[in-house]
Amino acid sequence: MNKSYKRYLVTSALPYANGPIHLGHLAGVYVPSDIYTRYQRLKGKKIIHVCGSDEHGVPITLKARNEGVSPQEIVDRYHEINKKAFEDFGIAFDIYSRTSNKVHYETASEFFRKLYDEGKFIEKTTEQYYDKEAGSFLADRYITGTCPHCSNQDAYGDQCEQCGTSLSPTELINPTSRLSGSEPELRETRHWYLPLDKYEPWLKEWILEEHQEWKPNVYGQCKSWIDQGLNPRAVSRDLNWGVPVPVEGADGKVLYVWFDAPIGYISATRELTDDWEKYWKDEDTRMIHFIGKDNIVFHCIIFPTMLKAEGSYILPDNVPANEFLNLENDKISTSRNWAVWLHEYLEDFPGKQDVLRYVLCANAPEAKDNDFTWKDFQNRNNNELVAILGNFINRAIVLTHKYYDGKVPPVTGMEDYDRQVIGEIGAIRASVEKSLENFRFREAVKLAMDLARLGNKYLADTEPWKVIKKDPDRVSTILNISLQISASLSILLEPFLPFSMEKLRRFLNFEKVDWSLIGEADLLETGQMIGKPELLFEKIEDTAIEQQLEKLQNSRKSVGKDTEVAAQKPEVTFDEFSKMDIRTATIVEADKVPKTKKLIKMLVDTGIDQRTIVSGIAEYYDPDTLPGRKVCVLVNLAPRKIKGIESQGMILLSENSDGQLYFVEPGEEAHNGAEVN
Ligand code: B3M
Ligand code: ZN
Repeated sequence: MNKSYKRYLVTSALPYANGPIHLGHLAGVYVPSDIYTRYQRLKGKKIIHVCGSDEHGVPITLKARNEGVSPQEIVDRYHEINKKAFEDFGIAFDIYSRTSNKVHYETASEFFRKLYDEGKFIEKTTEQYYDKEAGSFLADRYITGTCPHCSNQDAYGDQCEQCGTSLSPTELINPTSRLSGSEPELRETRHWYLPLDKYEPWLKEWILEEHQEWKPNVYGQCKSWIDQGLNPRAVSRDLNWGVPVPVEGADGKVLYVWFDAPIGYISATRELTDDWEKYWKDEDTRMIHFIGKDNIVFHCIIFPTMLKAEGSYILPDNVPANEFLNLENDKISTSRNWAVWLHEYLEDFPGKQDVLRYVLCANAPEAKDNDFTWKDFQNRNNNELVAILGNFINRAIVLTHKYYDGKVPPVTGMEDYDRQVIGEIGAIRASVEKSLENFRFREAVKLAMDLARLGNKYLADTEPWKVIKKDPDRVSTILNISLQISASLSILLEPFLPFSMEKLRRFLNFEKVDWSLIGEADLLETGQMIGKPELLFEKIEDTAIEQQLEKLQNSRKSVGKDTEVAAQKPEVTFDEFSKMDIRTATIVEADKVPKTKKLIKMLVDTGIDQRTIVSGIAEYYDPDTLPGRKVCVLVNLAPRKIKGIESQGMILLSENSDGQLYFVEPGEEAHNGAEVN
């Protein structure tokens, strides 16, 4: 980036207001965006950070249905919970708004209407499934049925989670409405589409030519989307929860949630400042979107196309999306309660927000999915925050109280080593700046901690506790420099550890929080009093970690009360059921199907024979662990080709509402070929 900008606009993905925030959200989006924004603010940049609740979309209406409340009640609940969680963790948004408010409805409607009036949309009448009993059209996720590719009977209208195929509802066999359980009928319905295909040449130029500096995981996903060829994208839905489509005769239709949600960044800015157009329409603004990888296409292709089509807005200069964070080597899952919820973390580790911020930054999934473990959390706290940073600060302050009654002692004469150490502070600051400007936060926090390592080494090398007897003047210089390093640390680590660095500045009676001061040799005045030493960080004991691991394992057993459960399917007779021949079987071999994300090809001993079966379980099972595993197989299912492999039967899997798949396993004593009735 070589252009200098007058101002910065940072957006963080708007979390759906249908559940609490967990550490995966922090790691993916909010810790990096907060670090970046705090850093730019410390450098004196004019910057705003906007976020808020994403309050429309099918997941919210599904949750409301499951709880028997209105969608508004769901979003009101989680908007407050999440807003507080962000505040508790020092994610310093300038505004945390919400897309169910009036400003957003106005902004999103105006935006849509402008594109509509200028003929930027394609209007199409298509057939859509309609649930007569419920009296409403069905969004894709409201329809389940049998996948035509792998016969998974719980495929959704937009995707089969088992074999990974993207579907359209009309491809499903035996479609069923999740609203009433009845069979829906096809009815005509009118919708508006954003013609992404028309903007393909421009997107190729804007992204693939002009933004080759974007992170490889982001650039690569955009490139593959563009290379596949872009198609018109529906921007309206037949739903009654959302921003109504501002067109005559469009009753019962709302803006597609991914059309209105990014406009939420604009409406939040409108709420925040009268200068909002300077941030959104002035080329001297640098806009950065912080998101998770599942939002890349919406923030790099769809929303920029919307902005381009509208014509008066600037475009994002960078979209440094992170990959996903797993928890103890398993996917974080809301419905399985396999998560560390922020509000629960604070109950178990009060006052330790910075420890989690630090660990999630140091271990961030910046280039690939990464794993959070409680052991790593404990080690980084004890071996880095306590043993390096806390230890250095504590020694500098305790020795100043011990030898100089808590007053900053004078520099009585510099040696080469002193000058070298002071010179290194500036070099460390420059390296941290370079990493942060390039959205490399893991690297930045490690480099920033090098300053604490430098301080520790300086004290270890100069040993003031030994020198004090024979050369007190030397100790005076050593401790002055150590305190100046501490003051520089309180600024350098502010973006990463805001709570602890505020505490450190209190210990030092130091208030100037300006990035350019890092490395100055006189941040603390000789003779000024410093505060009493307190521990910045405490050791975390094994018992605390064991408690967390036990809590996680227990949560595997108890599925949350608000787990979504699909509606019962239409009744079948015993005769119909008995046509299905289900046998217990054993997996003999298992290999991933090359060039697919989800498929595993298995050789299965059904007792009748050994046969090949393909399942979309690669995201949930490691093929190496499958041989010997007992499963149930529908053996008389018509064979079908999946990615060119003939699959002869289907292994029974149960699927949680979050899409997690599990084998339906027979008892160990069941032999291959035993009939399941
Ligand atoms: N709420 C998706 C998500 O939470 C969506 C982000 C909107 S940002 C405009 O992953
Ligand atoms: Zn399928």
